[in-house]
Amino acid sequence: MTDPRTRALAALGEQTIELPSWAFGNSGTRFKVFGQPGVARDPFEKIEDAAQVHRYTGAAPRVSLHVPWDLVDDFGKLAAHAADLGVSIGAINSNLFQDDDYRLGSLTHPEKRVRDKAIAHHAQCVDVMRATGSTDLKLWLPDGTNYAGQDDLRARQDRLADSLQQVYALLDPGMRLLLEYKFYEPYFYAMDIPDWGTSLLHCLALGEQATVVLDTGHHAPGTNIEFIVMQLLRVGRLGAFDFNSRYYGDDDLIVGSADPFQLFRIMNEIVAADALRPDSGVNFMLDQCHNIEPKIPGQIRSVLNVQEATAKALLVDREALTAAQQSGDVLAAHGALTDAFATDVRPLLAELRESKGLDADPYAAYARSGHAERTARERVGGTQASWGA
Ligand code: LRH
Ligand code: MN
Ligand code: MN
Repeated sequence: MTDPRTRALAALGEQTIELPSWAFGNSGTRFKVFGQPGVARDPFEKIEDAAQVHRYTGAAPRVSLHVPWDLVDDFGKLAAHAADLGVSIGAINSNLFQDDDYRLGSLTHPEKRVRDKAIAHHAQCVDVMRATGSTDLKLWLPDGTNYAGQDDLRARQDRLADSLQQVYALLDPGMRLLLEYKFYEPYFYAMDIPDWGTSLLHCLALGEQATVVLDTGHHAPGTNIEFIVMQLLRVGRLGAFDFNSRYYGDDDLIVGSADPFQLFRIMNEIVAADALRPDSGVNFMLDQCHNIEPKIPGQIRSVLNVQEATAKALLVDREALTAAQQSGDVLAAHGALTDAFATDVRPLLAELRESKGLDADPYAAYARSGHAERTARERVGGTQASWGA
């Protein structure tokens, strides 16, 4: 039997985290977007910046795209550009929230013409997947209602089920539909996919290629997120995470910054279910915006935070934990988790990076590289990420 550190190193060496393209463009709140010097101006530059995160962390080899934010003439060229830089295209995110036709909904809209338009947008996304080699179609449904009685809640679910079936039928074998939920916003009375239960019900009705996306910022305060992780893993329907941190709403802050213990508890369920394996079907993605902090270092920090939470989860003494649980020793069982959480795993991760030929401190290595200064000089007129503007 290998020792826990060696096993942890092996598992950490295989872990990958997917980066969102929109983290590399200017972003803000509805009050103000603060432009940053050197920010990526187009999808090609966003991928260049994502590749920097991978270069220094060695753990972020994929980039999610958002259509139409990342629309280009030739997606094959974009995928080749990514491959040249040592990364690949991850999930393709559809966009159902920025069209005047969608005021009353998209896939749930009372009018068939609008639903058909929203379905057709997914056909466009599937074409992007074919051109880029992506296997995950990620759908976040912004539909909902603001007032009781505004529309028939049940009829909206029926229309949604029908529309989703048509989207699902567009998938090739080997492609997946990742269905995200969110409890509020942009509508405030009833979202049409407000929770994991609703998302799961639709996924079960669709078939095996449909799985749930858990965005850590999309729950009511106080929700036990690791319980949801465990439950979705039990039924084999946890398709992906959108990692970020929140204090209040859908804050999209750096993952692990607000509540590192929560991130550890989530990763603990992942490790306990052996879902860290690269073939587990769980895609560990980030969904964050860096409104005031620099983008690339912000993403590097996020990757390090996920790695640290994972390392701690891997160091949980599972035998001691099970023994304490079985004997009803409440405090020893809880202590098995808190001991692991209290471990300083930074030396272990430094060792991992050095064994891969990386700098032990990716954050400092990027800062020294001169990339930020070079892009600030060379890239004039950064674009807005379109989100939260
Ligand atoms: C919605 C969301 C979803 C979008 C992304 C930009 O709040 O989490 O994943 O596609 O933000
Ligand atoms: Mn999300
Ligand atoms: Mn979100």
